[in-house]
Amino acid sequence: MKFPPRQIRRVLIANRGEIAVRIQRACRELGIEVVQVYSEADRQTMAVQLADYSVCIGTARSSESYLRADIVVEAAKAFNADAIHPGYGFLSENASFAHLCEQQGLVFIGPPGDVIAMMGDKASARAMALAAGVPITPGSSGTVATADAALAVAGTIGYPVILKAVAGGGGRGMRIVEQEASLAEHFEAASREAKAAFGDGTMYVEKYLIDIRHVEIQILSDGDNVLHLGERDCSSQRRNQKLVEESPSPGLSAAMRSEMGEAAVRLCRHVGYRSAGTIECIVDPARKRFYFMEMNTRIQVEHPVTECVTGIDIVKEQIRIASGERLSLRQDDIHIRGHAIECRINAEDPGNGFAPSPGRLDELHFPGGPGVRIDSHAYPGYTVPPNYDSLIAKLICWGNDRDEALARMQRALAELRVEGITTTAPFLAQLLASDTFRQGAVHTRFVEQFIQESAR
Ligand code: MV4
Repeated sequence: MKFPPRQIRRVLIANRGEIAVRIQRACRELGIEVVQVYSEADRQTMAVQLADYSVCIGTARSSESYLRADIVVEAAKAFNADAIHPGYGFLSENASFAHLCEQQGLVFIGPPGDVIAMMGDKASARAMALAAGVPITPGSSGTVATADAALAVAGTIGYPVILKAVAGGGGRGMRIVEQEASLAEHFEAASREAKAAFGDGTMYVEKYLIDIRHVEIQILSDGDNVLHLGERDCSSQRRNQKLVEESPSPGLSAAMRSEMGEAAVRLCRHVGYRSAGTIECIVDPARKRFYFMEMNTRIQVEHPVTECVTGIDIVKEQIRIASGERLSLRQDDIHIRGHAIECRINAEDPGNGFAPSPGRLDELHFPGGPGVRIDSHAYPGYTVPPNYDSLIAKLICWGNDRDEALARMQRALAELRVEGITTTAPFLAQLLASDTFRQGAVHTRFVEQFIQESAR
């Protein structure tokens, strides 16, 4: 598919926090000016201070600022921006926002709106995977309209099953059902929750696979040339929130790695994908099987892990693709070198059920040295607002192998100093010191088990 070239001189960043700073860095290196939008709560942020232009678009409440597609587009036009980068979260996977940008003559730095819609509906994404010859978990072919229909599917695939909302993702609108007797109530509850959260309560059913790994494949596509940039293991999650990600995935065989990469490329080619994107998979190490789970049509929080092992600046490539440039890289230019681990440093208190811990950073000292990368918007004296997600920094450590990356991460976590709020850093240091993590034997229930065992 031909994508008309469009010179991008000025980008409006419709996001905040560390990803806004990250996108600004990519723009600067490409000689592109930056317009930074901000809410009233974000007036004193680094992203605003670093930008060429900045404009307040509303109150602290996201629905009155970062989610206001109309105001964001108006700001882009008022500041003569050629393009909008949505980052992740907020409007990044909102197909109608992508369409609105296109209609208003603005380049949306991401995939076409139709592809966002197609892959954002999890049942339709599953159908695309099936059509592209990518393995999917046993389950319903399409959606299930009633609890009875879900019962019929569960009867054929066996329990446990997992009920998922087509409009969900990242674990929202999802229920695990262990036995037939409780399916109907779980179905109604999940559907109601999805309806309330996403405006769509439509559900589908999958066989629930236990003790699996959550492994995702990074994709870059210019609409013609589709590349995979290796995988990231994101199994270390708490309540579907990723805490630690790494690449390569421990224990993934070379055969499985190339099979997953090729499958991800096949699916993206099948749907006409363009930009950066991620194919999320379930890996069943015991059975040496993988299954398509869902696709993220945006840049992800954990993208630096892939940047560290490939040497590719994914955000710059995204912007180049959006300007109509062709990828200069070919698949055999992509080599995974060494090992990278990312820890998300959140303003939360693990000793108090991970309750948010906003407030002023009275002291902040980031680690450094060889193989240490910090992506953050925080600075000494910055006040972490209570209005948004609690991520204050991403600490990424690279090593020649996993042992070196792990040792470096432990050293860097010990060097990190934060006074004034509580963070997850000490908890993460303990998690990474556990035998399970050190052996690379993490599965998706590991973190919950680790927390329970630590609480005893
Ligand atoms: C699954 C699964 C096991 N079997 N689907 C989590 C959010 C979204 N990405 C889909 N997720 C999962 N889907 C089947 N058929 C395991 C996960 C999963 C998970 C589920 C519950 C609690 C934590 C989890 C962490 C990662 C993946």
